[in-house]
Amino acid sequence: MDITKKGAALKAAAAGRFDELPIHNPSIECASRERIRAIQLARLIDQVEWTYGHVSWYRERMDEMGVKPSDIKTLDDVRKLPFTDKAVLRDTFPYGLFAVPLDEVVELHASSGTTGKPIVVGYNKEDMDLWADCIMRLVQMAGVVPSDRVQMAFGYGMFTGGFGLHYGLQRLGCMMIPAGSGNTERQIQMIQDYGSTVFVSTPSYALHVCEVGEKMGFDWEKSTLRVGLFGGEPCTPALKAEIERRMHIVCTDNYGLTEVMGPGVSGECLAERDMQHIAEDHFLWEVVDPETDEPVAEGEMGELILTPLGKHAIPVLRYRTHDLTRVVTEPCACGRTTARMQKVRSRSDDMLIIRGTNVFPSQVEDVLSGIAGVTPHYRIVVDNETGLDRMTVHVELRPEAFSDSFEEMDAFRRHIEEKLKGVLLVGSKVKLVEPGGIERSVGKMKHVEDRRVK
Ligand code: DLL
Repeated sequence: MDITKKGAALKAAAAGRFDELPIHNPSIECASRERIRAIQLARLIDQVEWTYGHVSWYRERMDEMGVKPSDIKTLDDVRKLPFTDKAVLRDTFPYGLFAVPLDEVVELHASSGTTGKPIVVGYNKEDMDLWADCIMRLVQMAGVVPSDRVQMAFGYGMFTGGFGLHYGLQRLGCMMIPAGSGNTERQIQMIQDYGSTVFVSTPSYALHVCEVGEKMGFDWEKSTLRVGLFGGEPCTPALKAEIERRMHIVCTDNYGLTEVMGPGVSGECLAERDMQHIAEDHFLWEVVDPETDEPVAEGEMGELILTPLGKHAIPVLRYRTHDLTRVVTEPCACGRTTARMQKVRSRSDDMLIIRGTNVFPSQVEDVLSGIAGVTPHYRIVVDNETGLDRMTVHVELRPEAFSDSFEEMDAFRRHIEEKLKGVLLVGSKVKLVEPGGIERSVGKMKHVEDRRVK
């Protein structure tokens, strides 16, 4: 791809001239580590006072633990505070954790999760401003400029992805094209009709749009599209590279979660493609060992814990994301000094235990991405119909990997089974699926189906 044709920002990035790229808020994004930590401490103290004063759930927990807001004197004192997890938001559904009167809340969002009641979060006017600020930072990291025409293919419902990114992009000055999710052929028509330059979706949906466009004979290289803003689900480096190559765009992957805000917690810059800058003045991060809850050393893998700083309508403390990552604080080649988290590939709660062996879906994904002839679409089905756990990996073939010879196909299948066994240390069955045979999603892709009867 010749990205130099796709705007000055991408041209500068391709040449490694990161100083030519706009940084939304350099007084924060390029501040010294000392200044960042001082801002975080001042905001943490305010946040804890606000939360203790306005949310009875936290006041009761902190009283039980014998902690007062005045005990927060250093950033490490955050460890004196209680953790929050999804169950707390569910138990207090819908407004139990809200810290402002409902007539000050200007927007609600929700996340459906896998079981039970949704998680509901609210934002007041200042929270919305803070959110838009975080979005403006991350989209400019990807080279988005005010003259961009942004086709939003996240849903505009309760999911935070659609509206959250929309407001920030619009505030930057972009022309928003609120396509919403789904209706793939129409998405491609809209890119053509409106000259969209930025496409926003999950990476798996972007790949689907790419494939459908190719089938329709759409020439991605000649299209106006230049940037993909992805997020909401893990994106392997291989998947990102494939989308960039086939759609002739530059893609960045952005991270966030409903409970602490939505998209905007961290974003990928064009200098270091496997890490994401955390909006540290708005989120205090910790990385802990998910089994012991003790902090890990800087740069080591663990569970990300986030405390939003300055968020008022629903101010959660120490939210357990269950997302596994590591965080580093060395300055980045892009010029930013904010800490960077490695892209999340797995969650502490998505581990499958198959006949006593721990298996992460990301391990399966890594094996498959190293095998020529298979697409990034796959599905893991686990059952225990026979009494024992059985894992079947449905692997979708690329058209060129298809063969009329049964022996060849069977040998390929066994080859994948062996590769998986080598990494997972437990046997699984592989089922080869024809191109297009794995169901596509317009939002987050579900890779695992656990049918085991407990
Ligand atoms: O997915 C927020 C979002 C929307 C982020 C659009 C970026 C773009 P939830 O639906 O609450 O919120 O899901 C949050 O999704 O804890 C991660 O496990 C996962 N996740 C989100 N973004 C990424 C990403 C939105 N870039 C949960 N990489 C999080 C990996 C991600 N996982």
